[in-house]
Amino acid sequence: MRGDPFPRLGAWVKLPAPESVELLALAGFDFAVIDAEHGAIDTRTMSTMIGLARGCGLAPFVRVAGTAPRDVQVPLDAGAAGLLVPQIEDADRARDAVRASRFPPLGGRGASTSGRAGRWGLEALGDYLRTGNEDVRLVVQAESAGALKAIAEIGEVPGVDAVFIGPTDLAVSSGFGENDSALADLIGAAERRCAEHGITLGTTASGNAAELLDSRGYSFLILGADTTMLRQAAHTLVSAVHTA
Ligand code: 3PY
Repeated sequence: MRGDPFPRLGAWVKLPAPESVELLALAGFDFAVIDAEHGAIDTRTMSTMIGLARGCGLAPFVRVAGTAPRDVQVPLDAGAAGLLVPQIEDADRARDAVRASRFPPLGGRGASTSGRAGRWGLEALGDYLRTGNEDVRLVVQAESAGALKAIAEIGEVPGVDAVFIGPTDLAVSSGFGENDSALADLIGAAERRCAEHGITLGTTASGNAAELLDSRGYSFLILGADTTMLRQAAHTLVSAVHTA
């Protein structure tokens, strides 16, 4: 529910293997983000992953490729707990994301109770609409200098629940190196604006998760991807033998 705390620790699911979500649940993650922007996950696999995640107590989020009805409606009908919408430049783009993903009066999402989101037709229409507008989380991604400067206006659009700062796209689009102090200043200013405006904030984190959560105001973090976790763990095993 929107009043509930945001799930805190998540991971990207990039492999088109439903078992990835099961493994992430066993590892103790709170949510998974099935990545339909990058990666090779088709809608059939996405739907299976959403059902499996729910069964394992892992909140299934989907990062959509855009705000076209098919991008947004398929994961929502399949029972996604939330969406991440990439490349949101300003409040107008955030309003587009709301229009695509919320039911009237907030937006223009089409209604169908016959999917998992409507408990396969069991849910009363009113409950289905309330869940879609109040419980499903809409997270918009701020990934450019312009988006970070407009982060308060973006985060305050009615229907948006949280903003996610995408550090890689931000570094690429702004032309700053990933370790450039100008990039850190831009992100620091955005963090302060979110704190002042009470905007729920998330990002990706590697070794600095505790600092981001405890002193920089982040509510949720994506700690890595199934692909990179597998590669790193495999590399550690192989190098341990090579260096023995
Ligand atoms: C970014 O860092 O730009 C992201 O979108 C996370 O993959």
